[in-house]
Amino acid sequence: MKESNLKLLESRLDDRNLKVLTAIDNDQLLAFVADAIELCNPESVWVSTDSDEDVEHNRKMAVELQEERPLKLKGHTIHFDGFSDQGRDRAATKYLVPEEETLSKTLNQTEREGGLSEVRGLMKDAMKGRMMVVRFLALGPNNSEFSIPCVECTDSFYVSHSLNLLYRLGYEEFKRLGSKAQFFSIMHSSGRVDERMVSVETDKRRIYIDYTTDTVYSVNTQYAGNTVGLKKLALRLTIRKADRENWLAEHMFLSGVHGPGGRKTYFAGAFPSACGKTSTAMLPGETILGDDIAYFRAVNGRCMAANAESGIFGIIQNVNAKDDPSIWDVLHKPGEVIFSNVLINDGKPYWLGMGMDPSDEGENFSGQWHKGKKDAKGAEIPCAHKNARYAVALKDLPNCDPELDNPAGVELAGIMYGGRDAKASLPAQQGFNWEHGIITYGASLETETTFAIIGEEGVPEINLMSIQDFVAIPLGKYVQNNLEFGKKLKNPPLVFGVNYFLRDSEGNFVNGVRDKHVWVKWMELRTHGDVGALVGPTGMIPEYEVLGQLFNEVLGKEYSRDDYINQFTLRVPENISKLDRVVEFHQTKVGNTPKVLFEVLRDQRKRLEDAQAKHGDYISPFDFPSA
Ligand code: GTP
Ligand code: SPV
Ligand code: MN
Repeated sequence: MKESNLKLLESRLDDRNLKVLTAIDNDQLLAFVADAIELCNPESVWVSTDSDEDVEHNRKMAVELQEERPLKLKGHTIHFDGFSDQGRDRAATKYLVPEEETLSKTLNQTEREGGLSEVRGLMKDAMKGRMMVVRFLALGPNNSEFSIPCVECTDSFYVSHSLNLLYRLGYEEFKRLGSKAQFFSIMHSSGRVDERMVSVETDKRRIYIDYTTDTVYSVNTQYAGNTVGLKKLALRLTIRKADRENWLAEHMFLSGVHGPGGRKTYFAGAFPSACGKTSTAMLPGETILGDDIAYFRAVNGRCMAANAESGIFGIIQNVNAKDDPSIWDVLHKPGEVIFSNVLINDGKPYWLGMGMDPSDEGENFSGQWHKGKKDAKGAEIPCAHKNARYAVALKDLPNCDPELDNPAGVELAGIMYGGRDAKASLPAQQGFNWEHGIITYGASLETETTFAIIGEEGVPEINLMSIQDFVAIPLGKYVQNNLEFGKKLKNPPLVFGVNYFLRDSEGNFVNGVRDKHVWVKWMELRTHGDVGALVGPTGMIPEYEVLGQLFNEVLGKEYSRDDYINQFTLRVPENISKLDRVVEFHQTKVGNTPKVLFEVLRDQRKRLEDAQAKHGDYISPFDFPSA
């Protein structure tokens, strides 16, 4: 190790922490920690191992420093983020791009040298008077090809506590790997905080990704999506790694779906933030293996998938006893849960859409709150933020899939793509093949912006494969990688398109929130070739009789022909204008789009126009032939 790094560590760490840190034989790692200490200048440094005592110490410190407060139920705590720090900040998140390189125009970026000095300038002395925590963790199951070691230095014990709930511990792994570890590094500081321990200088919030060194800098923010480095910050680096190594890193849930005869079939699904991953992975009676980030590898022609994470940072809005019994239960019994940005009164949490009246007063993300309280612009402040969340370890859920830590992953049978599309896409359909599904559902995904991202809600946009925010390579290359991946598989997973947010002419959703369970069961049957389908211009769609039976079995409901027609009538003009927007997006914003994408979309348009000539603008599903 460089003499100067060792000197610095010796002068800033006490014996215990120096010993723990230097037990890892990796110069590059020690250099990163030394750099973080030198730059951020903390008063003290604590290096956490994987031991139960250290995990417990972390919990205690988060409470002692008042970044979290205990609630009535044992193990439950509340953390608040500042009023202006309630979601991922797209505008402040940038790739640091060396002068000679280019990324797609849509990816937020800045020249590397300038960006580095800006963010490092903001981090200078940012931890003065505070303690820095050094954390070792791993993405993916341990002892696995999927595994990626990560180190995060942060001055937030809330962030560090969240890491313990959401990821596998990695100190022992770093020790084992020594100088062989190829790891990601994250440096985070909350920056200046007020008496509520929330970041105050959010106008100086920056999240900069230096992919040339696999390092992320995050400052003046606490919201987990901007600070818990293994989540979306590392995902951006992982996508580059996967690109180099020929596998895929995806913004997808993983779930085991039960079929006839006791079989279980694994599915993955990509939905933009706040569009349905957790809700789909949590369907009652099925198992959850992951709800946000999945890795895929082609192994002997099979598509194997693993969860990068081991916990959930889930949206709490609309979690209610009827629709989400498993998670409702976990949130109402003792056990380790961090609530964020809900309303607290008398030690109890309240949120929007919980199926009962929330308290009229208490503390929330705005401070002391009462019903009717207004913000600076005169708008009423809701009891809880829409993006209020809970963090829990997956192993604490009764419906956790037993294969969560399987180093080999699970074999996938199906993949779904879905967004908030009010007008065009059908509720559920199957692509004609891998290429068609990836291109017309994934690479054509149109959705509305949500509360998970700071800014205006409900603005339609294309969000390529639901992962555009995190793609750190040219977007066209990303599509190409997905297409190529399918060619390595003997039986590629079937690709489905879903849309939980289709509306009728009066603006009402055409489906209920539990209908997705029927679609998922239909897909399960399709992956085993158990049921037929109809052939429409945009994909294969479920038959009325099959859905009728599933609605009955799964939801105990009758499914009328009118419901079917209302939900599955193909809206040709809406689909054609969506196609136009998608083509324009790829022509003007993506660059390097594979040629085949335009061909597949051209064929799709032709099928739509032919069907329109034959049946008119709005085509009843009963008009489609069987496959
Ligand atoms: P991230 O954690 O941000 O990546 O989001 P996610 O994709 O896991 O989203 P999640 O499943 O938590 O759902 C987000 C929101 O969509 C919640 O407010 C749900 O209530 C709502 N939602 C989920 N399913 C449906 C549905 O079928 N219909 C309608 N109308 N809303 C739904
Ligand atoms: C998302 O926004 O996609 C999330 C939550 O899953 S965050 O941690 O903000 O990324
Ligand atoms: Mn997400």
